[in-house]
Amino acid sequence: MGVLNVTPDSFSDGGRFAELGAAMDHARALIAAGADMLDLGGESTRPGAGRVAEAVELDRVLPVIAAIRNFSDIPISIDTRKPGVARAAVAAGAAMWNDITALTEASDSLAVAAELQVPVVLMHMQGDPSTMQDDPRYADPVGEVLAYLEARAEAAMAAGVRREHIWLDPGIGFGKRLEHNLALLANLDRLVASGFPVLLGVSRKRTVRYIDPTAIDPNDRLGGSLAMALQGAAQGVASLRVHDVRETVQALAVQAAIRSAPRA
Ligand code: HH2
Repeated sequence: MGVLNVTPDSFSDGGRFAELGAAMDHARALIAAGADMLDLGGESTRPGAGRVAEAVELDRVLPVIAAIRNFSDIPISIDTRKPGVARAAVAAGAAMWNDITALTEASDSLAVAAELQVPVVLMHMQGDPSTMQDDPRYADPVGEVLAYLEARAEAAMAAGVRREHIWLDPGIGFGKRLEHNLALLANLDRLVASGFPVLLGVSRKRTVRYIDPTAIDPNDRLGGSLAMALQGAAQGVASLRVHDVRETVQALAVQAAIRSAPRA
């Protein structure tokens, strides 16, 4: 899943693709690099980010969906917390709703997800992006994240979302310290064992910087991002949300080739 942020302030690529032409060039590049899906976001959720009005978010994402549809039928996931944006995006051609609030943001999030009948990503987050990194605490990060996601999956199904449309995401970096992120990355197989497909978003995240303090610029975090992506793939994660599609596809191909070689 290639990340296509059309925001002025996303943490690693904010402002670069806000103009439609630049967004299209980037979408084409992600597709050429091997992305199976694009995740389109019009509101940054980086730590400390403020909120964007629905009309502004719609103005950012709807022209991009229409323009991509002019040259490609690649599935588009809409990365939004707002049911109204999800509904409009699906009407414009999006095929998945990626919700970092796991359908808790609005009183009609669950109902809209059921109405849309598209796959939905339920992501774990402790708190809200504006404050989530202030003082995150867990007694048992893996158990708590898993229990939360399973409860949200139950809530979604009770509201009418089909089981086969539900994806889970541990929400790396969303209200989590390094030790919490590492515990989750070391135990992704427990999420996979839930039976729902798992999406993992680790690309260029601060987790890398906590381990390599010289990686201040998100663009200097490719090595760490690939290490986490490979860990995810090895544990059965179904999809990886990444900025560096070509490098990730290559890393996964090499990993798969090694795994299929005979053991002597
Ligand atoms: N991470 C980001 C945004 N959306 N969605 C899911 N399901 N999982 C993630 O890990 C995830 C996500 C943050 O990355 P990015 O889009 O690059 O930055 P920003 O939120 O600043 O736009």
